[in-house]
Amino acid sequence: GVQTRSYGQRARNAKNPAAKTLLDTMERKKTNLAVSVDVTKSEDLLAIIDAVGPYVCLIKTHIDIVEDFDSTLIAKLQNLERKHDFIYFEDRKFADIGNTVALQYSSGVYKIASWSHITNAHVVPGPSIIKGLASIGLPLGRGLLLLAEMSTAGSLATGSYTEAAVELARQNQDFVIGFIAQRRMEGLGAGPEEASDEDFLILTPGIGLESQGDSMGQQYRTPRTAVLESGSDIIIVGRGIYGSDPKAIDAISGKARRYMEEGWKAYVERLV
Ligand code: 5BU
Repeated sequence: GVQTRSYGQRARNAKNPAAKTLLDTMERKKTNLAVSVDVTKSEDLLAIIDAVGPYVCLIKTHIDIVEDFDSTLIAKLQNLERKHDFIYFEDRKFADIGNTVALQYSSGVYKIASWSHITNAHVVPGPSIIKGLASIGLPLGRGLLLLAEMSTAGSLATGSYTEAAVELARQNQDFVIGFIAQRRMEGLGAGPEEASDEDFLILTPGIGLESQGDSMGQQYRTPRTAVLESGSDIIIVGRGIYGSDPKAIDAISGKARRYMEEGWKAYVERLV
C-alpha cells in the first residue's frame, strides 16, 4: 500500500487547490517535513517558523495556545509564508455538529479559514461535520484532513472507525484531501498500476529520532519508518525539533534540516 507516484505527478492530478499547492511545494523545495510549532508566545512562534521555514512544506499550528494572540499575528504569519514558501495547517480537530464547526472555522477570534490552508476534523459526528466545514472552506480553496488514526497509546481510532473515516473521505473528495494517520491505509490508491484517480495525502504526527515518547501517551516513530515502511507522505515533527530549547534558533534550524533530509531520503527510496 505504499504510494509510489512522485509528489510532482500527484500535484498535477490534484483537484483541490490546497492539496495542489502543498504537493507542488514539496516537489519544489524537496521536503516532506511539516513542523508543529506548539509554543505559547507569539515571539517564539514567529522565530521558530522563521528558523525552520526553509526546510518545510507546511507549518502546523495550535493557534489557541498563543497567550498574546492578536489579529496582527496573522499578518506576521502570512509574511513568513511568503518569505519561505510553505502553507499553514491549523490543527483544530473540529468535532461538533455542522452548524457549530462552520462558525468555529470562520469566526471568533482566530478566523481559521481566512489564513489556514488546511485544517482537520474528527469523524465522530459523521458526514455532517464535513458538510459544515466545506460550506466555509470550499469557496476559499481550503482542504480538510480527517483524523483516521492517532499517535497516542491506546487510541480508539482503529479498525472499523478508521475504515469509516476512509469511506467519508471518498464521498467528499473535493474537500477532503487526506488523513492524519500512522500509515497509508489498505486500498488507498497507491501507484501507477492502480487505475483509480483518487489520491489522499497521509500526514503522520508522532515522529522523533531521539525519543520513544513522552509521559502523556505520545509515541514516536522515525521518519524512515513512517515514509518508507508505512507509506506516509508528510512527517509532522514538533518537540523533536524545538523541544530542548525553543530559544536556541541555530540548533532548531539544524534539526529541521536533519528531519527534512531523513524524510526526503525515505521518500526517494520509496519511489524506486
Ligand atoms: P510532538 O511535539 O512532535 O509530539 O507534537 C506532535 C503534534 O502533533 C502536536 O501538536 C499534537 O497535537 C499533534 N498530534 C499528535 O501528536 N498525534 C496525533 O495523533 C494527532 C495530532 Br491527530
